[in-house]
Amino acid sequence: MDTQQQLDDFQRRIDNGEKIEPKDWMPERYRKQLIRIMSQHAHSEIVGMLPEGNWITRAPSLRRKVALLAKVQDEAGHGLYLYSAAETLGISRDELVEQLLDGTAKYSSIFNYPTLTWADMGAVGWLVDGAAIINQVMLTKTSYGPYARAMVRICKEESFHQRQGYEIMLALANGTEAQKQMAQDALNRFWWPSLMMFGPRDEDSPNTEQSMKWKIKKKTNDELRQQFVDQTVPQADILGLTIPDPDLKWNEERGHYDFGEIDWEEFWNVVKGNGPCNLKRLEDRNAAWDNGAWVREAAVAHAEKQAAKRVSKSA
Ligand code: BYC
Repeated sequence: MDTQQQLDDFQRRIDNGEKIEPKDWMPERYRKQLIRIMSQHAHSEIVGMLPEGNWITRAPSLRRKVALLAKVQDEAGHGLYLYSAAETLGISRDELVEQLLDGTAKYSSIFNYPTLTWADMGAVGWLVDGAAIINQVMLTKTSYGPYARAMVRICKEESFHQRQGYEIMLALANGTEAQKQMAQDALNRFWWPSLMMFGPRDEDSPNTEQSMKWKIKKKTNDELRQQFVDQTVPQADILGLTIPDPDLKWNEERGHYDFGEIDWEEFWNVVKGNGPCNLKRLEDRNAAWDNGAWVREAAVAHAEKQAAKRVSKSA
């Protein structure tokens, strides 16, 4: 049981802006909350490879293929840093992977939407990575040291991802009428799911209040969502594309864009596993795990051989 004295001392450290490190004392709920967020984040990176992996073989040029391949590989790397950072909280990678494969873990709702055209690679980079960066720049200042440090590198790579996506959109938006239409269609399909990435409204977010107190989160879901809208609308204007929201309007008084209501029923449906691609994503991750069994076995056999060699050399 955590004592009141321990809890107070911990809160004082947080209030002073200190980072919490793996061997420091922390409340059990803080540990659990971080494992939850960090593992969902790691799973999102790994599942996030699937909608884009779908287009590697169909990228329209070698340059586009190389950039997309690099982006997808970066996402695998992000997943690995995040699983390692989560392991510092006393949970194993195997447990985390098992929770993903058996469908008990959550990952970002956005990856349960299909990527139907090449323009979707542009929209994902521009909007999905754009939204991810806004959330993750905040997380570079999170109170748990290993998570904050992992985020610094991840954010640098994410900003390359966002730019490669925006550049795809720019090329299409300045292309033929059919290409411009394709870009508009991708924006139409990805706009609302991107706004959903920030999570439920603050008043419906059970985790925000405590996470803000512990400085795990430094901004609320609605604050980050507003920041995303404000940043993205001018970018859509440069592309000459229309954001699919008739209620979108600059509000002089607030100094922010007002925007329409998100379809929360759709959001919760996707979060609960009933989105367009939830089943497919889990099937693909399970197949990748099964098909990779021989690689894991070979790696273990190699490590054992090397260890045996070292023992016989030192004998
Ligand atoms: N999708 O109390 P709330 C990326 C769940 S980008 C699914 O507000 P919290 C990438 C939430 O987990 C994406 N579930 O939660 C980009 C909670 O359920 P549990 C990854 C969602 O944690 C490009 C319940 O709803 N980024 O990786 O305070 C290419 C109530 O929500 C979603 C991160 O993971 C959602 N959109 O705030 C490749 C960043 N939203 O757990 C990859 C780290 C909410 O209580 N995570 N839920 O059963 C966070 O910052 C926060 O977890 C969230 C949610 C803002 C997402």
